[in-house]
Amino acid sequence: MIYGDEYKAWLCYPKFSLETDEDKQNFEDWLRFIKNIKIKGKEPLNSNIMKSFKQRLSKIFSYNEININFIDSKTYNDNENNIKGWEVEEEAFSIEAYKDEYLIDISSYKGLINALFKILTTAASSSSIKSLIGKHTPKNAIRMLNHWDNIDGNIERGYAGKSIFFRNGELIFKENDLKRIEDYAKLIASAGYNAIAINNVNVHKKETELILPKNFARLSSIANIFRKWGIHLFLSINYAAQMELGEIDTADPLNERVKQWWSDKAADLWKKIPDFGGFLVKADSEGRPGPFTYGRNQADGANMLAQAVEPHDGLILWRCFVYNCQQDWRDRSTDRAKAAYDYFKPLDGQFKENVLLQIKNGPMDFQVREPVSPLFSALKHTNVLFEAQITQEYTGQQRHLCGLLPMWKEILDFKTGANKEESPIKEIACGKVFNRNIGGMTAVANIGDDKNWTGHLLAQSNLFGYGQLCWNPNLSTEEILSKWIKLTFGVNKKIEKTILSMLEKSWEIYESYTAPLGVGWMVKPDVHYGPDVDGYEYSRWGTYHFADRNGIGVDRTVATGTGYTSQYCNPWNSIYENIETCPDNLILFFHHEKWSHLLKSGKTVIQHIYDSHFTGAQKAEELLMKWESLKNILDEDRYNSVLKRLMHQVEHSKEWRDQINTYCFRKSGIKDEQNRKIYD
Ligand code: GCV
Repeated sequence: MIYGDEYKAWLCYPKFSLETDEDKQNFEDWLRFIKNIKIKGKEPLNSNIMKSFKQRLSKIFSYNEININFIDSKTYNDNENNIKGWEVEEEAFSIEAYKDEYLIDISSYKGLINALFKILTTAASSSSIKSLIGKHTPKNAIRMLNHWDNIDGNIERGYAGKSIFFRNGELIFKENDLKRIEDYAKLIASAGYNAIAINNVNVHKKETELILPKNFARLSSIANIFRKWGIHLFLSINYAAQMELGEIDTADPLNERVKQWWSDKAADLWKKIPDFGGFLVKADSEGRPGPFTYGRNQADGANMLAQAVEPHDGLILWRCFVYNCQQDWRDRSTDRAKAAYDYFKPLDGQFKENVLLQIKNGPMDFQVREPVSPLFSALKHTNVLFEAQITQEYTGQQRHLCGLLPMWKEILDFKTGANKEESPIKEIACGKVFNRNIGGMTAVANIGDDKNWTGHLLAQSNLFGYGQLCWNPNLSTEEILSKWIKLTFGVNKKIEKTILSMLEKSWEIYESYTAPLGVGWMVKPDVHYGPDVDGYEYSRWGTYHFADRNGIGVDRTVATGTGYTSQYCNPWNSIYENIETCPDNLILFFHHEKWSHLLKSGKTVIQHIYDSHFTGAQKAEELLMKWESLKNILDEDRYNSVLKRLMHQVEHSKEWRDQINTYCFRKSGIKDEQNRKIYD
């Protein structure tokens, strides 16, 4: 039986592999290291941190004589009681080798935590200590998770149980529950994260009160836990909190009483939690209040809050998910994809320095395939935060396997063409392209109180992987996943190869049997699970595919459509505009095309749809078979829990296949060239 435990996730600390000669040599190197670890920096007052570090190392190497010496103590900006600051240099650490000795150099408490986890995860994945030599600096200052947890314990778009932060209308506080939060803090710190917002961006009545003193004691015990692992606590706030609480009858951002109210609230909160991160705000979006009501713009709203938190070095993370969700499907000129750019681009340069605009990866809403949001290349004088979704709202809800790393890599590597250079998204997000002082990446978390955290055990890899990308977006999918597999299941070539191939292909497979060619939205309304081709077609949400007897897709061209393509920089505006150059996988996002239109692949649109849906469902079966090949190699619990979900996926992918194929056949009247079974 392979060592492991679903709750421990990637912190199982399996024993170092001694299979090959190289492993044995690596083991010797590690022993030399752990016998005499020198850290240039300050020893933490809390001795448990170093004690548990030692215990983990002893376990990995079955060796007890571990020595750690702190030498040459320096003064840090932060410490374990206060982790103020967002400097990537301060979070960095380096490991130097001198003959038989290694020296770890750190310049902050956060740097120490980062170094310890890097050492542990490198050792636990049986990698060489030499791979650690050098300087390790995170690419992104902010590496964050957003929890969409409500105070009643439910999680919006959560697929892995209930909240670990809230229960029955209150913040949790019992020792056992706090212990779970600490286990979570360790998990996410070890993956690379350094910030967390624990409540839903839709801040309802009761959650509005989270910023009131009555909640400070509990909030601060949660902040204490996260701080210990180098993580800043944030809260999502209700933009009109003062109205919701019945204290002021306006939320006009230019109103002096409103400004004062927020300044007072911020002062109270930061007094209690001095390294509190700041506020995450969803305003003027999907029914949430915002500055529009008062004829003000998004910068007015964000800056009012930014001013209130500025004296405390707080940040305002202001979401750009602003669009008209009361659209009339008859109106073909309004295009939801255009909204964020239309609202925010004209305000570029007007936001205060402690505001970051949080932009979803695509212009719509976390569909399985979208182009990147054109707003990233448009905002040249504004801090931005890239937002992705780890929770699988539209990507199979942790019942289907959908390893999201290949998707995130593709998006982060996308060369926007902004600023005359290649300017990939990853370089814009961290602030480099436009010389911003702060930037980062955030994502909606996929955990709950399920025993294995994520429902689908293999969905743990998405949580781990996103954290790794936040730290270093240049890591390859394979590097990250191989590491995750070894940390989770121990070193075993067959396990590694099998799970790696499943995780590398599963996004593509999921895409192939769901909504085709970038069109999106063929899901059941509200729940967003399972096929419903016309579910959103006549809705108010701006989410249409416009299928008719001639064709399908949304015309977003300048020539004949909504003009969305013009929001991109060169060369993408013309690449997307032109049907000859628009990539196949986004063709229906940008164009309304005939069923008989010939794609670059040489297939017609309709034949592509049939083919991809038949092969997609078949590949879902192959995922199951691959997993079955690990029976008796993996421990029973973890094997069975994944097996069940893959079996469901096989059946459910057939439902997707048949509904989409039948729908398209009925609309087009065109038969499958291969005469496979399509229900009519
Ligand atoms: C938290 C989508 C989801 C909502 C979510 C929203 C958002 O619309 O379906 O559940 O709300 O995005 O990102 O704010």
